Amino acid sequence: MTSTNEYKFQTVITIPLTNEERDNQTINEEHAGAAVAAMYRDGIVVLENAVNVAHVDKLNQILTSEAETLASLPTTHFNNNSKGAGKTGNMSQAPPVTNDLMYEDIWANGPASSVIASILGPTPHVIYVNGNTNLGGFGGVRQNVHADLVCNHATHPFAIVANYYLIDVSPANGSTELWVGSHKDTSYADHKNSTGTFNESELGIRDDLLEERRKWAPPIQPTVKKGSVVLRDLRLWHAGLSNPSKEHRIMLAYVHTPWWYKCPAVVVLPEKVRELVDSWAARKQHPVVYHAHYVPGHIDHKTIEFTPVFESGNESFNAFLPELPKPKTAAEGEQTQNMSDKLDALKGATVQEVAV
Ligand SMILES: O=C(O)CCC(=O)C(=O)O
Ligand SMILES: [Fe+2]
Repeated sequence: MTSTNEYKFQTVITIPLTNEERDNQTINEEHAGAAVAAMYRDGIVVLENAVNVAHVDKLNQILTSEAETLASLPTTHFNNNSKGAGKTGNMSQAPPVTNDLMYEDIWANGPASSVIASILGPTPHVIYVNGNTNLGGFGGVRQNVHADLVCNHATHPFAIVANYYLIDVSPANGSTELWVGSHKDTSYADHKNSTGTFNESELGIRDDLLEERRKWAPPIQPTVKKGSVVLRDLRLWHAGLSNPSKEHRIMLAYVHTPWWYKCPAVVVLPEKVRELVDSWAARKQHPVVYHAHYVPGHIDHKTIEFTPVFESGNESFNAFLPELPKPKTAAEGEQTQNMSDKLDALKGATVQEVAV
């Protein structure tokens, strides 16, 4: 290792929970304290042994068996935010939305909710549920380094995603590239698209900033056991890398925001799961609220739309957002307008009634 690799925080903190914590869906003070500290310092933390692996295996079996069909559907969204929009083999794949498969230790994991509420405030709101499948045997290209944000944002914690890998992951099967600590000292001005463009191939962090940071804090790819929940500050720079293995690597994603954030996004769910979802909001310990939009009948999770809208609808909060550089040219100004139109369209899509 060269001296540039000696940056002491270039690792992901993994906190192994006890079987008792997993079974009771609680987290003790020491573990919560370490997790909160790691989130502030590194922008990422792994709570290992937080989920019953039988639940993870069941979802992996279902989603893996559907992956190829999903990959061929015209409605499927591929996350090709890559150089020249090259094919990454990374597609959005949502989990099933039925009572028997919406496991509480994944949809409203106790230890994760407790840590998230310690940072974002009580009763976080889940505003996005989806998944990233890094197709095995695909040989795709890597994603651009990015943060999952396409609009101006705050410079303190305001959104945390809980990720669940459905198999053990490592560089050998395309674990996510992470730029540990990059959530600090970043703003939307660091994004290439902050003054306009909204081509997927151009989404990402400015190259000069990446090269500067790489010198002293190069990215890493973690090794994470299934049954873990990975908490990531939404501002953290990261990228999906190619999956060199034959097996599909699926990662579910649940985005949480503070109770006051007023994100316009909703999670479309069938009416039949309302009682279950309400029970997570009503529980005494670490309640979680879903921004649910209930529709009658059955929802085929293979047709759930990709709607990454993470901006706040709280005008008083938004008044504090940092000022962004102004578009330099009329063309850039026009692109900014197009981008905001696209965002509006995405917002509309979040309440569209899908596949009933
Ligand atoms: O699947 C992954 O490892 C990361 C994908 C990702 O970051 C994205 O599509 O935004
Ligand atoms: Fe991402």
